[in-house]
Amino acid sequence: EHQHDSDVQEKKELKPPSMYKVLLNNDDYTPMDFVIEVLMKFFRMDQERATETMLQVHYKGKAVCGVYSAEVAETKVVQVNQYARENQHPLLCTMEQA
Ligand code: TYC
Repeated sequence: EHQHDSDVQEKKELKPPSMYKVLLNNDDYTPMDFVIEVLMKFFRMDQERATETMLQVHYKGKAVCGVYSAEVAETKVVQVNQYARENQHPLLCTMEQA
């Protein structure tokens, strides 16, 4: 059945936002305790989950810290990378479509 313009607009408005995985990447220099602190501060993890996630990055190269809308994911990436640089660590946070 033919869609009215108003139906198309409705679909557009109701379409869920694209989601993005936010990842931490391993490096040889960032202290493990700093990574745990970042996971607790920016991704609201408790100490146990933050430690598990940090170790997953350390042993496997990267790990997903959370899945968010584009706007929230981009904000996490900027804030984590700024915080790492302020503390003179090379820790890298990235995002990719979920
Ligand atoms: N590989 C780092 C070390 O041995 C620890 C580390 C974990 C660094 C996770 C970055 O995203 C990271 N100190």
